[in-house]
This record gives sequence, C-alpha cells and structure tokens, in this order.
Amino acid sequence: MTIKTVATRPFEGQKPGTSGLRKKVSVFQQPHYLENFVQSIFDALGGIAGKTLVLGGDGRYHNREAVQIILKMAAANGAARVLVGQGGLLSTPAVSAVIRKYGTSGGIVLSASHNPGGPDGDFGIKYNIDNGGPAPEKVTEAIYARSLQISEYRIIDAPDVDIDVIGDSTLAGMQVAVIDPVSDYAELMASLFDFAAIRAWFAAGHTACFDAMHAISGPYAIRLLEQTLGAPRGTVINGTPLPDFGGGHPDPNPAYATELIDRMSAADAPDFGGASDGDADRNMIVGRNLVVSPSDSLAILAANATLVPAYAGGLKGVARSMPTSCAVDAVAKQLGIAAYETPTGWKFFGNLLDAGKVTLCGEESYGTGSDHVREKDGLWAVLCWLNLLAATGKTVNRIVEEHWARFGRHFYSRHDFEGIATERADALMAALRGKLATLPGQTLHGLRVVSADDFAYTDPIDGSVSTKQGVRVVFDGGSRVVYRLSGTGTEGATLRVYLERYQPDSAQHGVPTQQALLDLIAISRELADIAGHTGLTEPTVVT
Ligand code: G16
Repeated sequence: MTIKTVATRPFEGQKPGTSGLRKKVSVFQQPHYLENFVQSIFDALGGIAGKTLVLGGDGRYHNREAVQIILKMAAANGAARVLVGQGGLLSTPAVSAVIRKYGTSGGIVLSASHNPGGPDGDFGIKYNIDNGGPAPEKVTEAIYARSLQISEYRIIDAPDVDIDVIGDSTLAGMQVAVIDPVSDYAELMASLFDFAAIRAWFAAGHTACFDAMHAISGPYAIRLLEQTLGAPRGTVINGTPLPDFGGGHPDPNPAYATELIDRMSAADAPDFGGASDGDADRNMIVGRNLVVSPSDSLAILAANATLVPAYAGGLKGVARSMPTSCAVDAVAKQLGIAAYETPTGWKFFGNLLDAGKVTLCGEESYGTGSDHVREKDGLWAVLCWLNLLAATGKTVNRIVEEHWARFGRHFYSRHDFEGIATERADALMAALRGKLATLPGQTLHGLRVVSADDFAYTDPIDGSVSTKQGVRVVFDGGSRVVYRLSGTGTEGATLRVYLERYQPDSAQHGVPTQQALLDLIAISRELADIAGHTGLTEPTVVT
C-alpha cells in the first residue's frame, strides 16, 4: 500500500455553515472536492498522526463512498485508529456519545441533516471535537482558511475496507474498528431514563408512533422502543434508512412529517407521536391533534426534568438560541436557575455545557438536548417525553395545557421564504439593519417597539464574539419578530422570520397560532418589505 500525495487546487465556498459544509451531492462528487475539505480538517487540527477518530453518517447517498475516502485519507495522514459505524452509519448524537465514551480526539459526521438526499439531493460533512460537539467557530474558520490554501492531500492507494462486518482490521498500519452503531448510544439512554416506568406504560396498553422518515433514527428507535421498552412492533414507521429517504424530506415538522401528523389526528390516534430527522438529532413531539412547538417542548422538559432520573437533582441552567421562544426563560425564572441566549447553532451550547453552566438546551428548529452528549438528540427528547408520560400518567395534551396555564403561553411560529437570490436576501437584511436605530418608540399595527438590534453574542466562557446573528425587534409585552438568513441551505438564500407573542391569559390559549400572531405577521412582512425585495408574498414553509 502506498501513500499518494495528490496535487490539488482550492475550491471556492468550502466555508462551513450553521452546521458543517453542506452542498449538492454533485458538488461533493467532483474530483478532489471531498478530499480537499477532509485534508483541510486534518491540517487545521495540526495533523492527526497518532490520533483516534470516530466516523459515520446518516446513510444518505454518497455516504459509503465518502467513508472509504476518509478512511484512506486518515490512514495516509497517520491516524492510529478510526471507529466507524457498521455500514458507515452513525447518527449525529451517537457520534457524540462514542467520542465521549472512548475519549477520542474527535469525529467526522457525514450528513446534511434534514436536507433531502439522493443523487440530486444534498450531502454534508462536519467535524466534532473531543467534547463530542460540533467544532466551534474558531475551528471551522481555521478549516475554511486552510481550504483556501490547500495544494495537496494524502490518501492511501488500497482496496476498500469492509465496513459491513463488526470487528477490527488494519489499513496501512491504522486500526479500523467497525462498531455497532446503536449499542453505545442505547446504553447511554438506559442510564438516563426510567426504562422500567416506560416499559410499564407500554405494557399497560399505551401506544406510540415514531416516524423515522427513512433516516438513521430507524435502527436506534427500533432497538430502544420496540426491542427494549416493549412498544408493539410497528410503533416505528419508515424505520429503514434509505439513501434518498424514500424521496422524502427528512425534516420532522408538520409540513414534512405528514404521515405522523395524519396518524395523530385519526380517531384511533396513538397516545404519543414523535419524529426525527436525517441524522437523528432533531425531534418533533406530537399529541392527539397537537404538535408541540419545539420551544414549548424545551420549556416543558425543563419544568418537569426532575421526573427523569438523570435530572432528578435539578438543572444547573438552561440555554436556548436567540430566535427560540422565551418559554424556557419563564421556567428558569421560576426555578431560580440561569437562562442563556446564544446564536443559532448547537456549537454555541458546547462551552456552556462543558463549563457545567447548563443542563438542558434547545432550539426552535426542532432541536433539544442535554449535557449527556454535545449534540441535540432526537430520540433522547422522545424518551424524555415518554418518561414524563409514564411518571405522571398524563397525556401530552394535558401536560402542555397545564404548562401554559402555569407559565402563560408563548405563541410561536417560523415563516420561511426559500429560494431567494442571495443578493436580494442580503439587500433585505442590510435595509433592515439600516432601520434599526429609528425603530424603538415607533408603534406598528398598534404595537410599540421597545428595542431593535442585530444580535451579537459574547461567549461567557472563552470571550469569543459572534456578530450579525439575527435582527430582532421586541415589542411591549415581550412579543418579538426576528429575522435571519439560514446557514444550512444549499440553493440561494432562505429568509427565516420568527414570530412570538406572550399570552398570560388562559382563556386565550386555545386560539390558533397563526391567528394569535396575525398583527406580528403583518408587521414582519411590511418592516422588511419582504415582497418588494424577494417577490414572495407568502412564506414557502410555515412551522
Ligand atoms: C443545524 C444546527 C442548528 C440550527 C439549524 C438551523 O441543525 O445544528 O443549531 O438551529 O441548523 O439552522 P439555520 O436556521 O441556519 O438553517 P441541523 O439539524 O440542520 O444540523
């Protein structure tokens, strides 16, 4: 086996976004494209000689090919050992769990998360550091900087490694350990939750439906829900991971998880519904005819956390991304614990978790997690909810309604305007930023603006500063409109508009969400002149 040093030239645009580098599959299939980025990761880390890495992905199209390339590059760069999920598969939270359990230097996750897959879909790659979490901005910036300078990469000239059989082999002196993708993660889950109570809940005849959306959560959910906790066979639907997710869009929200939504609104609906995304880090929680907003889910888990064995001693603090509703802040206030507000992106929670400042974190984008790993974790959220149902004997709907009655309701919705030409989206944000200074004191549709700014964050642990993290306009009573451009898309720009209204009066809690937000919706369109800048008069996706 020979180590080849291959001459290459930088590609434009290898800048990691909110969560790693995501591009069309065809972009990644270009000769040297993936190799350049992988070598840039290795170089930015100061080399990987003698190090141990974890490697796996969500099984989307190009996963297997990419795994082989990365194994051969890791060997050529002198890595001591790579732990690879059988079949090249590992969910994002499982990668985090494996990095932490075995104390590896880090890991590479192959996924474009909730983006569609297949030959015409998206592919992605991200690096996670030794705490198991996404690389912080200083690391992703270093990877990007290296990608602009790269002139060669190293790779072994060798046949493909057998990644389908569990066990160890060597590749040019590097040990390749093919591991069961599920066991380490399943063992961690068993250490957090009251499995006996959940088992008894199912044994009593309660039912659930978990939609794996033909993505990587399927094998994890089948092992845990059906094979460990006694949920009837068939509880997990769409449980076989497919390279194109069965042609679907593996994003667990009401717009895309329609099979689950239909089941949960049928006359014989199960007691509980859950779904997860492409790489199994997102979650959606559904009751009968009720989709729990991710912001509410975070707040409810925080308010009831002591019912879960792992959190029985109480929470250290909580964190949410800025656009996420303030529902969890209300809980933190009552519990007397700190609530942190970070920019969008799970990587911003890492330092807070490592420093022991927070136990639970969450985002409006269907992400919730805790200090058990350093990623958001879809099945963890589902198990948390099942633990609450089992411990209280209440339904999802009752838990949600009681929560609103106690803390008030934070009506919340996100309106996405997709497929905008990048220059237009940038012009819209620039115009909005230009207005900020004059907004406070103005009254729009009867609502008085109390503050308007462009969110900047100073990490309380390492002092790093992240600017331009979203424009927020706050009104009397705590209502908010937030604007930012997505950092996970692969085509043009997506404008995200986040809308929130606080309603303390229980008599108003049953109002449909979009109706409760009507004036804020009108303000959001006018203030940013969305139609003028983009030509779009209505959002393309509402969640
Ligand atoms: C990623 C990040 C999340 C973020 C989400 C949406 O999730 O890890 O922190 O909230 O993207 O980001 P954006 O609004 O920039 O599209 P995932 O599940 O895609 O990895």
